[in-house]
Amino acid sequence: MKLEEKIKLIEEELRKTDYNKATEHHIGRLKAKLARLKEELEKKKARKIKTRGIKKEGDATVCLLGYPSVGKSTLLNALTNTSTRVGYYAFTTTEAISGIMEYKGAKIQIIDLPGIIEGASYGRGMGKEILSYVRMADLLVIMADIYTEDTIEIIEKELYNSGIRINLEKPKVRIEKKVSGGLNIVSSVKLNNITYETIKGILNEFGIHNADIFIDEDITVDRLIDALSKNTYYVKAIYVINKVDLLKEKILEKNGRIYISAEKRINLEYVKEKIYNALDLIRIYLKPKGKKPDFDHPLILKRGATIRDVCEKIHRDFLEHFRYAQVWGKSVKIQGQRVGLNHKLEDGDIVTITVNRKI
Ligand SMILES: Nc1nc2c(ncn2[C@@H]2O[C@H](COP(=O)(O)OP(=O)(O)OP(=O)(O)O)[C@@H](O)[C@H]2O)c(=O)[nH]1
Ligand SMILES: [Mg+2]
Repeated sequence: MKLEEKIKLIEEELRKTDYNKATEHHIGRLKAKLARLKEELEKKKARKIKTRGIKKEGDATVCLLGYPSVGKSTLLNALTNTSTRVGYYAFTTTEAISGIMEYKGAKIQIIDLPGIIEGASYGRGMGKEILSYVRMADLLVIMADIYTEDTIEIIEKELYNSGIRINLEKPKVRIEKKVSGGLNIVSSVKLNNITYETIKGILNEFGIHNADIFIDEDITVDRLIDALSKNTYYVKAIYVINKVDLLKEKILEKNGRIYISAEKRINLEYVKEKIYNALDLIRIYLKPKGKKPDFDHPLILKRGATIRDVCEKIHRDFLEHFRYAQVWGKSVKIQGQRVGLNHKLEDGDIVTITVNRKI
């Protein structure tokens, strides 16, 4: 049987089975099996679908995702230095295009994608290709216009189907594989949604028979499978509704959605700020030894970044010849403190890196 057929069969069985205490274990195993098969299929197809042409660049990457004709390309043109084709007809954009939006010293890459439609996760339209770009993103801008707000739900469903989880924290699960001893489950919270037996069944489906499993949240079957599945991708998203110029009333934000007009340039500064904030970036100022910090050219990094990330961003050589770093700012108790590669930085920190030889 082909992979696709196996997947269909399991999906059908899942639809037919009601969820209750008696079927929990069975459903858990089925879902795990399904996740495994999808992973396999994805891997096979990934060889064919390449994210053509566009590489990650800048300090962070944002993807514009929405149905055809909602105004994605118009927004790309309005936010960046790029100029791409805008059309009144659907599917004007046939391949991904990227531009750079500069904001508060950060260079943010914006990728404009072809319109996504229902069934994308099964390959409809350019679904597979679009969804593979999504996996490059640090943030999604999920977009509709004032006439098509209901498409947002469809897009969310397609994202979910292809293993993309938006605005969710990663499951608090840690697995340490062993060579023998069976499965040992340690949970720091009471598990109300799953039994130990089901957890073991799911792990077995993923080929894990000997391991310590540490669970720090009241986990569900779905989240456990997500934690085990290589396919799962966690990304933040914000919601933007375009063509607000066609409404009589003025709206900036409603129900967590930002209203703009890409064409008439309404609320664009607001959406820029929202994108920047959602990316959760920090600025780090480099200070050459014995000189003043360079406040004009901050390094832009993700929150949680370490000295190692700073080195990598400047030049690989810094990592190779690293001796120590000195930090001034919020992340240290003593100003000018010496720290190592794993030291976590805070927004606004000043850093001097000392290397073993001149580079
Ligand atoms: N009234 C109004 N029309 C807009 C606005 N933004 C875009 N449009 C129009 O909407 C149509 C589609 O715009 P595009 O930017 O090509 O839309 P798209 O989402 O990139 O479409 P695809 O590439 O087909 O997925 C064009 O006719 C634009 O002129 C806006 O803010 N207000
Ligand atoms: Mg377009």
